[in-house]
Amino acid sequence: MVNNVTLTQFIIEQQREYPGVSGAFTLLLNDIATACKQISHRVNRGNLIGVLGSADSENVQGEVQKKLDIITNEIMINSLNWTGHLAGMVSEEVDDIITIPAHYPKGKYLALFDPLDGSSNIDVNLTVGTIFSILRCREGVDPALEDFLRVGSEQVCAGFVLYGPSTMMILTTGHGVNGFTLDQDIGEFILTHPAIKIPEDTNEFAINMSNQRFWEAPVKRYIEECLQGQEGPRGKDFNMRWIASMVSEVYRILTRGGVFMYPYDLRDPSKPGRLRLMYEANPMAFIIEQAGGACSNGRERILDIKPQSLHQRVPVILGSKNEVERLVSYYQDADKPASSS
Ligand code: AFP
Repeated sequence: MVNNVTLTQFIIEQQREYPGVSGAFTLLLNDIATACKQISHRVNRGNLIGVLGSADSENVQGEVQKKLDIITNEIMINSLNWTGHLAGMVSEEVDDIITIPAHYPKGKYLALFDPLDGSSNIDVNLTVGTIFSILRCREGVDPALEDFLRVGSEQVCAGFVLYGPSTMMILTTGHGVNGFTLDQDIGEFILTHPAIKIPEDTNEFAINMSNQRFWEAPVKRYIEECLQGQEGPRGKDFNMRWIASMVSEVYRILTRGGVFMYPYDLRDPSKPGRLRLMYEANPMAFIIEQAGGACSNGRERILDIKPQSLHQRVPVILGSKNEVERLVSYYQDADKPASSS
């Protein structure tokens, strides 16, 4: 007998374990799923509908925008701003808080998202994705900056959707991590990867090696030891991957383990890392920890970082627990005062 569990059924059954819940959260997730189905359709149609290529504009981070960056941002905002489940939003593509138009009701959640992560890959037909983080908000207020600037451990939900050979949603509400595949024929996300767990050990790392000369000493040490393979202190050979699309790297790690690093580097002191805390590092850290992995900036757990601004950047080291902990211990060694080493 076929028993396909849809995303909606899965969330409703999870919510039933908490008597008295209003159902607003289930509806919010449905809104996000609907937006991501629209994005999936656009990404899949590609140049047949003229959505590839540069938009010849820059976003708030000074990055050149692709046409799809703008289209996906509009899809997210226009799918979420009228339904009454959100009090406000933050997007990678928009400088300020996105408010809910006055003629729509406001809900009790905040959504923070990167509408199209890995968009520099879109023109070469590689996997891209949408990353989202959900926070609870004081009810009935127009959210202020401090309502958004909360530590990652306060997230009520985090997820990402991969637009690859299959469209998949990976989701956590703090009770493990589950993966859903979009069945294009019926337009539903179906539970296909229940209770995802990351192996604690790995021999695969992902880092942009072209930045090597700018890294701090602990990262140089870690990678150098991996590269020495069987003959080095690790006593085993390592494999390397770099897709330049965090959603793909995180999905690979959820599937077979690994460690992903976009560490602090010395290129530009105004950018302490490449990835954004609020809508990239935090949701991914929540997912990775819920799957049994670890996530740090080298010196602090990502989910404990007190945010200073909406588009703040942070160094990110995430993946198989034992590898992340090893690299963190290299930071501790390097930070010890000279007299105690
Ligand atoms: P884009 O969305 O601009 O392509 O950035 C992707 C990303 O934020 C993340 O998904 C990658 O891991 C990282 O940047 C790749 O950065 P490099 O191009 O410096 O390797």
